[in-house]
Amino acid sequence: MSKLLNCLNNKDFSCVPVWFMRQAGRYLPEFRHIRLQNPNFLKLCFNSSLATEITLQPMQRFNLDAAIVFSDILVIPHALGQQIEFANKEGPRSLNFNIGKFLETKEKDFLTTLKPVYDTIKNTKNLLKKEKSLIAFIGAPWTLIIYLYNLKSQNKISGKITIKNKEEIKLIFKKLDEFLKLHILHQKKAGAEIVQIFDSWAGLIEEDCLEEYCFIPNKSLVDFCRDQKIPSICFPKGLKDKYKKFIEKVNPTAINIDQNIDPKWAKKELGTVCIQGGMNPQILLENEKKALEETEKYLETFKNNPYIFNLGHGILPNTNPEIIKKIVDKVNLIKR
Ligand code: 1CP
Repeated sequence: MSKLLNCLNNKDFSCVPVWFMRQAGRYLPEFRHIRLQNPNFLKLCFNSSLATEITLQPMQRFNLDAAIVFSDILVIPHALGQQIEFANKEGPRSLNFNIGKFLETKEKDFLTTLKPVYDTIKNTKNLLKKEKSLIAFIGAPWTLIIYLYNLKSQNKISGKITIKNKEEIKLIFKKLDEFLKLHILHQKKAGAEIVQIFDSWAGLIEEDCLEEYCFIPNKSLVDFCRDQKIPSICFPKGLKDKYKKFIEKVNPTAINIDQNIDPKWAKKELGTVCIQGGMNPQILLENEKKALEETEKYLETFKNNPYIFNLGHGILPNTNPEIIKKIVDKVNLIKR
């Protein structure tokens, strides 16, 4: 069994598996090279041959334990009939949200649009060494809704987001729950072994709505993964001390902590599940010595826990790939 699956399934902490969010991305010159020739980002996600190549790029450079399929959380709104634009500086935007089209999308059409993603998974699985794992992912419903309604700008006022059209949102949550499960199932059938659920904007939910918009939807997806016998890693970014409630209510196989979580607190309060990540990606931009010291701090804190080395968010585009190599090599020296 791969190191990562052994950690997730058996809570074995004799080794520390390592992979990175956004390990395939703009910090790699070989990715930038392909990206320059492919200005349409969504089209690139649906080009299985290039997506496979990009998925494998970091595996060729570093001794990582897992590949994460090159795709995006926004392929889901796209497959549900929405127009998504990846504007260069601002990040993705939804144009003219059409709820009718969204709710009426049929399973067959959804799966036809997403077939290239499943092909990428199949191709990658065939090319990946046996001891490496293949991670699939989805965006949690709340985080997808943030993009559907372009809500990110709203939080500049209060720091949180108030949902006004509650009845409409309920229908959207229900459709997403159903179709995200379908996407998990087909990614698994194609060969994915683990699912990471990104709730990157969970920190923008008002406290009295956490149950409805975060815990219940994530739990439904985690339970589905458990029924399918596939480990789940949740990333409810920005929840602060509510990470503890999240674990109690959702109970995923593993939890990815963000850089605002004190690792000592996490070990004490969240240690009932495997812990992943935490280190601030910003530190990788500073100096090598500091980055390696910080790596050591996380390894030391979690030495008696099942721990997967990763960051508190994705690798930043101006990170030097050399520092990633040094961190991976350091983590791989660990034998407990
Ligand atoms: O070249 C470019 O401009 C593309 C940058 C890029 C990349 C490399 C985007 C646009 N998406 C991706 C790939 C991607 N997205 C992966 C591939 C696998 C890997 O990690 O190596 C994954 C897992 C995602 C997931 C994703 N997309 C999330 C969840 C994780 C997170 O970062 O919080 C989110 C929120 C997105 C939306 C998205 N897509 C792209 C950008 C720039 C963003 C975020 C923008 C924002 O801040 O709102």
